[in-house]
Amino acid sequence: MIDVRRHNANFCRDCFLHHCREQVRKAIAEYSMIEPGERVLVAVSGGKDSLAAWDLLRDLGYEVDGLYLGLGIGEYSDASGEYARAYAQRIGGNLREIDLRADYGFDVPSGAKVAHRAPCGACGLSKRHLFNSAALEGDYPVVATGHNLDDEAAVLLGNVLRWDTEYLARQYPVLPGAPGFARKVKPLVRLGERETAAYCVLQGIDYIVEECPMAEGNRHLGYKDVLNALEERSPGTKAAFLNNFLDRAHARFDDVEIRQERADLQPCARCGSPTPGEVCAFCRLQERAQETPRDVPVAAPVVRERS
Ligand code: Q46
Ligand code: ZN
Repeated sequence: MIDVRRHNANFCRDCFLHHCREQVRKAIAEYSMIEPGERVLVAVSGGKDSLAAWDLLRDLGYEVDGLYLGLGIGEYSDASGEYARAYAQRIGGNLREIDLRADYGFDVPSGAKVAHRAPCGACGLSKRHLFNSAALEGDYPVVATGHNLDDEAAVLLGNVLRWDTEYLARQYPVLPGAPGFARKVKPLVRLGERETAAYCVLQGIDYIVEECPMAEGNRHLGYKDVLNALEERSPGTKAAFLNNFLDRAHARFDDVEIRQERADLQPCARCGSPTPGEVCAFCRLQERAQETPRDVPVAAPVVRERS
């Protein structure tokens, strides 16, 4: 049914599904991501990775609910929400929903414009804040995201090209919890995106194929292309690049700064989230965004062929 060249293996349907489960089970065990009995909140975008993460975690016996964040990115957001809801309905699962526009008075395009940030900057800030606060409010000790091996290898390449030691220290499949912070885990870190797509197809999970239109020109897509070219010539390069970093190099990037950052926090005056200042970055973004006109035009979704 599918070949996975880095494992030098061809799989039939059942063995491939077993392979996917095993990779997730191993990742969870290797990085102590989830303790038995812990409730997990998985951040779902309607894409293949996050829906596969939800499905695989359920399959491994975890108690998992979904969280969908409406980003207000035109047709892309409308469609992605539909896929997330359809999956939740199909499994009879609990999907929590937050809508940036309805609940916080702004969306990613307008927020980015007023904050003079790239859309992905405003989006990432909102996601980090809202996933964390939703987990704390709902009593979930763990937030899982669908970041896969390709995503993590591309981020690593970007961090290495700039020798961004702070980001290298943070780049790990688990970010421990702390007062005011749920634990963040990436259980798909051992699966490539071609595998998560195949998993969804074999399991009959419909997902949004279009990329977010804001991803156009996103540096990480360029890094993925470079890594795919290397992988084509030498299968296993991507996994070795990421896994050897995690095993041999990550510990060398001291995380004193991160621990210090977390130690110096106080509750945000508006929302109570831990922040180094008086008001957290998300609340400042919200304040500024609410003061500006709506309806920033959004480009049509971009379809990228993924092999
Ligand atoms: S960060 Fe950027 Fe993504 Fe947000 S604005 Fe779209 S591309 S969705 S993972
Ligand atoms: Zn705040």
